[in-house]
Amino acid sequence: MTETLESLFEPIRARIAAATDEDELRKIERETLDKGGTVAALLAAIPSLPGPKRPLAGKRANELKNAIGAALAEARERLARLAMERERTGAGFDPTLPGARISRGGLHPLVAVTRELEDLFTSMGYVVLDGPEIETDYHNFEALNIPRDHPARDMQDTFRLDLEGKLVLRTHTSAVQARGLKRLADEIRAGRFAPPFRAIVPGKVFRQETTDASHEHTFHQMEGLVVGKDVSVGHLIGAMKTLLRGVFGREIEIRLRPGYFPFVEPGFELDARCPFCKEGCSVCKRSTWIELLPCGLVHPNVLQECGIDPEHWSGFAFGLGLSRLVMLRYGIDDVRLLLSGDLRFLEQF
Ligand code: FA5
Repeated sequence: MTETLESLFEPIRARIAAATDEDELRKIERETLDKGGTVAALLAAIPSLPGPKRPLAGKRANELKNAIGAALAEARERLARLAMERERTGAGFDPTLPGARISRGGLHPLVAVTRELEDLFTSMGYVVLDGPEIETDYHNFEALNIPRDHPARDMQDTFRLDLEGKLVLRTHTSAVQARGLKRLADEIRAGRFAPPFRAIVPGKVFRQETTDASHEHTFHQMEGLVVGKDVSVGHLIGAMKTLLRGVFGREIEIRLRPGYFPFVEPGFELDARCPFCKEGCSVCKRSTWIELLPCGLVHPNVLQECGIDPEHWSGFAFGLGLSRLVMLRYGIDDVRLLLSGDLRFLEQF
């Protein structure tokens, strides 16, 4: 066995000395020192030797292990020295080799459309407001004319965060309406308000939904809110037409249907003429109209609750389904792709 050990080391030493890169050294290391390698096999064979021979065989196997370890360490030092030398002298530098591929990031389609809409609306004098995603029941519902036990609460399945029912994950960006209106009331009281007040609120909202291709539990909306003197449905229609012109780059016909939301009166569902067809297609479900956003005039109870006199001021609000608009814009057929984090999807933008 002692001879076997000596004769085993020589070819290993020769391979280590001839190795020109780390991969080769690692391969030798795996075959000799790692679990299941040459040294391990030798150590495993010791118990089958006659008793007196075992101590020497064990000693030699350990010597072999140390010798291989030392040879590998020395070879690694040699390779590192060589690499440094090459770097210093520029030897081995090949300017014709292709460069390393750097993968570039891009804007998420939701972010791209949000930024576009923010530019469009700020150019029309709107400010961009933000609000908390963890919201009070008061701002999400009560201030918006949806008291406890109101059946309209069932329109939005709510994630509740505490047993008393005070905190929710906001179900719509309308929650920021109440916050914005209260700030506005302060401005009016302080005599600083120069009407109209125009704001948009892009953001994430949450609903306890059964998900499908057009329903997500977490999705994006963009609220719009305008308050001033004699604000009317005409102003609302004008703003919506500008919005659509900005998104689709041309005039799009719209229509209003009655819609019920406790915080607007009158309330509407706004449909846009399908921008993709003339006779009906899968996007508009063969109707040539696309249900785009709910909207209406701010309910006097909401103005009152937030400290604004509805006798003097009026306003309109809309709640754009931003996720659905992004789907329309890019021809995405499943809303769940948007927040999936799937790079195969995201790399297309
Ligand atoms: C609301 O959320 C109201 N706050 C909108 C509003 C604002 C009305 C201001 C009047 C005045 P609704 O629940 O319909 O309304 O949602 C608004 C839009 O969000 C829908 O038109 C749709 O485009 C989008 N939406 C609703 N639920 C989902 C969902 N689960 N997944 C993706 N988009 C959704």
